[in-house]
Amino acid sequence: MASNDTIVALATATGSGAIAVIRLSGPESISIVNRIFKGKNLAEQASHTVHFGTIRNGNEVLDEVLVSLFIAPHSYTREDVVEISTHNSRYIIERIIELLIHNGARAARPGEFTLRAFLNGQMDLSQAEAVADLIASTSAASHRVAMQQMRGGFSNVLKQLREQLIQFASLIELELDFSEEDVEFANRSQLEALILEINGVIRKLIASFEQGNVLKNGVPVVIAGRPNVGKSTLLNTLLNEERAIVSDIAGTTRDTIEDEINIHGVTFRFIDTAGIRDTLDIIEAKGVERTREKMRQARLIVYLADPQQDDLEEIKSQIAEVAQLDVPYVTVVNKMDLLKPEHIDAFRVIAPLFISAKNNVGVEELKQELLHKVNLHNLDAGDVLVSNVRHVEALRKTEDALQRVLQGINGSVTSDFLALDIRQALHHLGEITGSVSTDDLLDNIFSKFCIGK
Ligand SMILES: Nc1nc2c(ncn2[C@@H]2O[C@H](COP(=O)(O)OP(=O)(O)OP(=O)(O)O)[C@@H](O)[C@H]2O)c(=O)[nH]1
Ligand SMILES: [Mg+2]
Repeated sequence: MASNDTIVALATATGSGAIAVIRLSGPESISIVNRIFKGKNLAEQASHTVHFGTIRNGNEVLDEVLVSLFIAPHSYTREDVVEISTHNSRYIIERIIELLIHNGARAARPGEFTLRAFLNGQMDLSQAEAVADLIASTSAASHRVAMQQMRGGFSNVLKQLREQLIQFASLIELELDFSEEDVEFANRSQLEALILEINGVIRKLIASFEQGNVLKNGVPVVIAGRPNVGKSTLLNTLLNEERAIVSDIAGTTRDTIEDEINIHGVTFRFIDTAGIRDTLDIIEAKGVERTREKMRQARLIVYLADPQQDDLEEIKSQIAEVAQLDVPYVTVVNKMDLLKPEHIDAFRVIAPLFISAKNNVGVEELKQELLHKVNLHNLDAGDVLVSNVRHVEALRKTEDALQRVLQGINGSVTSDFLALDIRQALHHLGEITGSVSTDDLLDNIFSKFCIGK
């Protein structure tokens, strides 16, 4: 599906830096640049070559540049692509882009280069989406998930299974033509075996979403506990920054405070909360309500206890309440600097970890424990993870449709109903890789990209 116009945009970020890259893609890329480039005749040069020269507006020299050529189909978009490396001056960039537009290029829309790469078959939709994730990745973990998806990830597996399912769909549809004669072209037990196989793969992918999502967006960890136990102190120590106000007045924190840190390649989002207690103060009560809500949504709760305030039995009953939320949690005893050794033993039954948030003691061990709890050590380099909400939704719909096919086979429903459900499953599978796509869907995905991507 070749585009007939040539698009241009700045491919590098605006801001300071030595060099900027302006990119063009489309049939006229080379001839448009040729009109304003003084140096070799670009139309006569081979693909994947770089040429020094000047960009001129009439007699005015705008910049000395390097021009890289990528001739179709050997480029990111599979169209002719030219990249002009200029000095990074806003003035120069704007003038050159203006000149290129004046000579026949069109300003690219957000994500339009990657959209073309998708439309021209360079990558499937889930890979194109991974490009955006890759650019946005901020940690080793999110980088790994995006990279793996961009390089094919699960879309290869899905494509294969989809092919097989398509064959069955056609066989069953063939039966419809012979409905009088009661023939079965599609072997029902083979179909059932295939669907069970596909469902197995899909379930694994759906199950991987929780982890993939967490790796991409960070692990939300709520720091909770009674007032004054040192939650805000812990947040500050973790972030190595005076992020939250700390005081010895109970009820200091009233709203949630969030910030991210990277622990051994994984992004954690820590959420400091208002201390839990019954209070008549309306604002504080709202804060406590918010704390409970954040705890329910958390991936992990760090429940902080302070033996200076509460005795063992009280802390036990607090923990019992936390356990009811059904969210993984770690109990941590804070202010260990104030604890006598004999007390430490008494509290060991309820808490694996003792820290002093104020003195930064035991916090490294806490980080290790958090890493352990999110279970990343079970991840192999080759594991395929789904990290995109759109994908997981399509997978769930596929699973539902396949479930209906299975019921249909076992309930001996007629071929037309089977065919309908198989087509449904195929549709949703195809949505992931883009074998099935609508303009709305593409708009939605690519408009979230930046211009130049
Ligand atoms: N000795 C000692 N004091 C600590 C430690 N951690 C925190 N504190 C003190 O405990 C008091 C309360 O700390 P905060 O961090 O404000 O406690 P909080 O849990 O956020 O309290 P609220 O926001 O009111 O719920 C402050 O005076 C801190 O200096 C610690 O490890 N050792
Ligand atoms: Mg606080």
